[in-house]
Amino acid sequence: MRTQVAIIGAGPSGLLLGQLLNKAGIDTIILERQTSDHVLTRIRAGVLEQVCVDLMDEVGVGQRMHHEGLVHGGFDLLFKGQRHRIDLNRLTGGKNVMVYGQTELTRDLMDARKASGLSTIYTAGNLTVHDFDSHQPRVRYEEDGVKGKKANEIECDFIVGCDGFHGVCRASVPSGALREFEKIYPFGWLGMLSESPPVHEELIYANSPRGFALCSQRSQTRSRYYLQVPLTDKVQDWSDEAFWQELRLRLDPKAREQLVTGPTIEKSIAPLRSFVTEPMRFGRLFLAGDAAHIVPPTGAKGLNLAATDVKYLSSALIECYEEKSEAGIDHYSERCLRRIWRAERFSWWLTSLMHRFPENGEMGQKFQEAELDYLINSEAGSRSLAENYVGLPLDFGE
Ligand code: RFL
Ligand code: PHB
Repeated sequence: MRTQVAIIGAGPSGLLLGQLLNKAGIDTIILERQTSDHVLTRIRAGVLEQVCVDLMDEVGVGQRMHHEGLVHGGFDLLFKGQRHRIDLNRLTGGKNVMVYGQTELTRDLMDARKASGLSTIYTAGNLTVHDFDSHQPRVRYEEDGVKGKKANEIECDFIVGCDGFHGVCRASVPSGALREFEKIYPFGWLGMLSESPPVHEELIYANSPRGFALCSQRSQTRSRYYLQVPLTDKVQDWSDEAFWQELRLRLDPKAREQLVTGPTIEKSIAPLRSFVTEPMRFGRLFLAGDAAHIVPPTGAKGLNLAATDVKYLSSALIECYEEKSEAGIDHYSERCLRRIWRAERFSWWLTSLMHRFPENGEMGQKFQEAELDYLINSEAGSRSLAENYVGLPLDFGE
């Protein structure tokens, strides 16, 4: 088999890249380790920046998102028992964010790929990438056939690792060629998706002496809540009742009163990490999305960065095919990393501001409250937060 660009991973970054390249007439094959149903069971991101919304429109899959997604012009910060609204729309000159689940975005991209008859190979086992330091890279994988496992090979011009943090692509680059930066936080997020109306029409980010809490949503009837928990906690330790009880204790009196509980659809714990790989390219292998970087979810940046990485990469690959110029692919990593480090810094800062760090004690909590007090009372402070939250335009710094 042969293709122009072999994309490893059918998460949001792989699928969006496939659509962007297809629009320019570039042939792709996407290889995914899991089934499509499995990919769609992962409950993750919920907040899309305008650039991400625009990219969904650009590849023609924005209809359902515009119909079902919720446009939010602000969010609440809760500390010292009181809520304060950050008016994103006013502070950024008219920008908003879109609340639309990663699952739905992924489904829209999968459906579009299927409708265009493009090739996606699910349950691709034991995938390996080869010869990406030459002009003839290859991907090998195993397929479940009638006679058992069948070994397959794909020849291509480029391989793109959209295979997430635990993927095979980054790990295949010769040791020493990439530099990795990593910070692991001493807590995780326990997330719960619930069949219940959201407690508030916008998101609430809560700094409480008991730890961070986030009230998010997927629709008018489906809410998504998160609690900061110690890394040693297991999902089984948290009954639904214990979750609701702890959430109530971290909210303000009004939200506590308005909180409606409902059946749980999903509950899981995610560790928090900041991670960056430099550069995001080795020869004809490129890394994009979570394969290259991770942010703690507090700033809602992970999926948005994945989307902008693949937009930059698609432009560079299109330039390479159409104009026979490698300038774009040579600049890819640098162009992405500037944006990535900005989002990494913001996500780390917001995480540090909103969570309990046991080693910082009560004084740490007081410092956080003083900074939050400054942020909500200073136009400059509020604007800085809002600008970072809504995200950078695609052509920033150019
Ligand atoms: P993904 O989604 O991890 O997809 C990678 C795909 O690659 C496949 N794969 C392989 N395929 C073939 N062979 C192999 N050897 C393979 N190894 C892996 C995997 O099965 C998978 O299908 O990466 P991608 O596409 O880069 O997308 C990144 C986003 O998923 C991630 O950044 C976001 O979910 C982060 N995130 C958020 N981002 C936002 O922008 N806004 C948010 O509000 C937001 N909230 C969140 C989040 C992430 C969270 N968790 C669970 C970490 C909330 C949470 C709780
Ligand atoms: C979510 O809805 O899953 C979500 C929202 C905002 C965040 C992180 C996650 O910062």
